[in-house]
Amino acid sequence: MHISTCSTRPFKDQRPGTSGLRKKVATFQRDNYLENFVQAILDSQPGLSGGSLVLGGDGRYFNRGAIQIILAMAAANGVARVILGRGGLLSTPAASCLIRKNQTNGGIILSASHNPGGPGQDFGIKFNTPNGGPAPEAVTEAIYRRTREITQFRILDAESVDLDSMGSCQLGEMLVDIIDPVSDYAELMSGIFDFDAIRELFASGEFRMRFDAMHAITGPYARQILEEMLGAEAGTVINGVPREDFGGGHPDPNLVHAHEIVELTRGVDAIDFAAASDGDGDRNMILGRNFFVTPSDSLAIMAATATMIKAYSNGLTGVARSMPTSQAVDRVARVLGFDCYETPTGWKYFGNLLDSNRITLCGEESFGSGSNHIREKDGLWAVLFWLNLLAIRRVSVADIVRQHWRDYGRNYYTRHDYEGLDARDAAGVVQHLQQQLDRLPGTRYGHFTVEFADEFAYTDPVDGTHSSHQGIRIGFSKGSRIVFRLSGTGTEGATLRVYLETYEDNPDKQDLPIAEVMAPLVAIAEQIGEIAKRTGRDGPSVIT
Ligand code: VG1
Ligand code: CO
Repeated sequence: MHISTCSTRPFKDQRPGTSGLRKKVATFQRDNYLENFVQAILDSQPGLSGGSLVLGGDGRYFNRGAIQIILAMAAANGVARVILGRGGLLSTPAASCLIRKNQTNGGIILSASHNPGGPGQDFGIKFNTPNGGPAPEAVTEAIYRRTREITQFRILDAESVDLDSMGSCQLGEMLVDIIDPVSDYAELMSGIFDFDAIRELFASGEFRMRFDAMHAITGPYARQILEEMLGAEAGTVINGVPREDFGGGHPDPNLVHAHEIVELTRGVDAIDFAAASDGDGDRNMILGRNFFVTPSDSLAIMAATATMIKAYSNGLTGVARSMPTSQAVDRVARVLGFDCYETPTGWKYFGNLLDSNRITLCGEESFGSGSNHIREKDGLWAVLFWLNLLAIRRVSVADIVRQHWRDYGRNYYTRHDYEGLDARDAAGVVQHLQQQLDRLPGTRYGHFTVEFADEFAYTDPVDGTHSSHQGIRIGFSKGSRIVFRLSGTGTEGATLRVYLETYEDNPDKQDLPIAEVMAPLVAIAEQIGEIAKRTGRDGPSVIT
């Protein structure tokens, strides 16, 4: 078969963000846009020529076309073997699982995660390293540098591969193994959790659950694991058929976008447990009857109860959370006596801590949690963790959380997103904050006194890599915090995120309406950040 060497010119905007390169579908479909980025991965990762690769995506619009291009380019660049999910599908956690299990030289995941899909919406591509995790900054920067100097790419002139037939086929010199996207992942889960106990919970007839796959990748995974392996009733998984446009929805599992499942947990006929996942299956939202578990609380509760779960029964080496995530897990770590790390936003920063066994569990406020079983956050894993916990404790979700608050205190937490801002306005807010950092400490705002104000920077304890400008932190007495940062996953304008947290150890004050508790901090954030004045917005577009 013939290999074409095509000449091309660099694009300037191919620097990966928080989680890979994300752009509008039309941008990826421009002449050579995808090809340039793929060639830059192949050029900058020496192990791939002669090596192996896991490939799959979340099934969004352009997934199949992009898979064909990547296969033909991998074959032309000497990749020896590609492990491909049938239909070109793999959830992000399943891809991580396969990279590790098959010890490949990495993986390419096609997804824009929780961003909407469809011809006018978003697409994304991400490279994962041989540990199964998102490429660290040094690797993404090397890929980016290559995109700036690229002059040609190589592609095999070949027939399309039949993505839907399992088994092996040859593409030029390259072997393509098309595998079931679910089975390896399902097997991994069955080794971590007590499936018998969860089966008994479902069989008891006293427990009703629904899982919302939001027409995204987790449908087939959840059906097989929850309904087939664990015996949850048929129909437990809703919106379970993956669609290229996610059924027109926004596959982001939060109270705003996953309102359909939220409704099922309310009212007289409310179900006991509900969960949802995002476009690529790495996020999770956990709900009980009339009860929402914040992701930060979920992480803290997992850390506090981990020894009840088979895979973690020997205890945790440590935990980590992204900087804006609430400090609830820090309190658990302090009481139970293990280390707690604070990392910049994005799963790539957990990789070294997991690889070096410094931590066992980690998570982010953005509906992501995971453990050392893979190197990505893992939506269904979190759902199974909660199911396992409920199967053992046999109390309600709300009871588990309220007990946790009594034991450790409650970190009230909320995040305000201002989406689609003019990029200069958003940068203006950050600059204005930066200018105040030196003089804020000691300033009083009502009951709150600023204890510290800084721009978060992180030095990786394993390899010494330094990451700066990771968000503005303003810390108040008694653990309250306001964090400001700009999103690195959007494709239009800028998104400003404001994260608010306050601590309450008095059990009589742990069940107050969140908006009421947060109101003073919201006002302080506005006073310090001048968000309304500088962006023209009188409130956030999404509150989670
Ligand atoms: C967001 C979240 C971050 C998460 C990232 C990728 O990034 O805040 O915590 O790791 O999305 O998640 P940002 O830069 O927009 O705040 V996913 O599910 O897109 O892989
Ligand atoms: Co995701």
